[in-house]
This record gives sequence, C-alpha cells and structure tokens, in this order.
Amino acid sequence: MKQKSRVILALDITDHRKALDVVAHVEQYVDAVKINYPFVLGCGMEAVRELASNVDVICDFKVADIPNTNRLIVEQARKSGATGVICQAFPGKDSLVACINAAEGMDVFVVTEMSHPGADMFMSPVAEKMAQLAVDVGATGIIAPATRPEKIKALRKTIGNLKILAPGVGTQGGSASETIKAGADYVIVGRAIYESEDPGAVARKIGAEIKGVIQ
Ligand code: BMP
Repeated sequence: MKQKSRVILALDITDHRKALDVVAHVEQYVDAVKINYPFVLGCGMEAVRELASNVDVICDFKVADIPNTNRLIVEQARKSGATGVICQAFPGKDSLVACINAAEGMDVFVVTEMSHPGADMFMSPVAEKMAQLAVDVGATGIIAPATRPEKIKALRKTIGNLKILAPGVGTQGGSASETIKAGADYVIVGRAIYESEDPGAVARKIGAEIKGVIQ
C-alpha cells in the first residue's frame, strides 16, 4: 500500500452507485479504500473485485473464527484482488496464523483495541497482548484507536515498526494530526468524508493536515 496521503477511506456505503461516486471524487486523495460488511452485503463481492481493479482495497472482514473458516474467508478476500485484510486477534494464535497463511503475501492487519467507548469493557485490558500476537505471527500491522492517541503511543512500543492503521477520526472524535503524531501510519476515515457535501475536498484537507505534522 502506498504511503502518500496516509488517509484510508472507509467506504461504508450500501448503495453501489453512491459508493462509486464517492470513490471517484476521493481516490486521488487517499492511499487505499477499506470496505466492510455494509459495502459487501449491499453491493456484492463483484463490486469489491471491480473496486480492487482501480484502487488498493482492504477487506475489513474482522475475521474471527476457527482456523479453517478464517482460511476460507481470507482466500475470498485475496481472490477479490484486495491488497489487505483485517482480522481479529481474540480467537487466538492458531486462528490468526490461518489468516496469515491464507493471505499469501496480502497485508494482514490485526485489531487490538477498537475506537468506540465499549472497547474499554473487554479489549482495552488485553490490547498489548493482542498487539504482541500480531508481531509473533508476522502480521503487517495493527488497528488501533484514533480516539485514544495515548493507546497508539503505548502499542507502538509493543509492535516496533509494524504499521498502525487508526480509525475513529472525525465523526468518532479523533483528530488526524494527533493520531499521526501519536505514531499511527495511516488514519481511516469514513463518515466525515462520505457524508460531507464535498468528499474530495474533505479527504484533501485531512491529507494536508497530516502533511503539516510529518517531519
Ligand atoms: P467512521 O470514520 O465513519 O467512524 O468509520 C470508521 C470505520 O472504521 C468503520 O468502517 C468502522 O467499522 C471501522 N473501525 C472503527 O471505527 N473502529 C475500530 O476500532 C475498528 C474499525 O475497523
């Protein structure tokens, strides 16, 4: 994945035409497009393949099953032409290793602590352990919360130079520049971009804000 604007668009849109319109306005300002179940269930896997022929696509399937099922899911992500997939650490090492093996070189990002308030309940106490598991299995990077920059700083110490992708900027309250200053490599932004009047302008502005804090 390129590292130019350091902005990843979260394309959580269920209407195919609208999704393509947003991508057309935003693609020049983002390094990748992250798709999740709203896009896949609304638009179908064929739409993922079509998107992946134009831009780097990360399949945010939050893969969280037994090893064999994880393998089958990650294989489908890979066959769609995606360059990355997002997996959960909590099912354990064997499940995550199955994702890494099925990825066959595709980027694998491991969720540690999520960005919403409820992550405090079960995820926060074990986030460092999950980040260490990402290191141990040879993942590309982790997902860490832009809503808690101090947690990004702490997790960076655990993962060394693995990549950090941070959702939670904009609508969830996180700041793009503070997130990058805390040590994230990319911010993931959805609603603040695609629900705005001018998605291209917002994506460009977030990229410029990030540029302002990178040495
Ligand atoms: P938004 O900028 O509209 O809040 O979207 C954030 C995106 O990142 C959504 O696709 C969401 O599922 C995802 N995400 C998140 O918000 N927090 C996490 O901890 C992990 C995520 O994948």
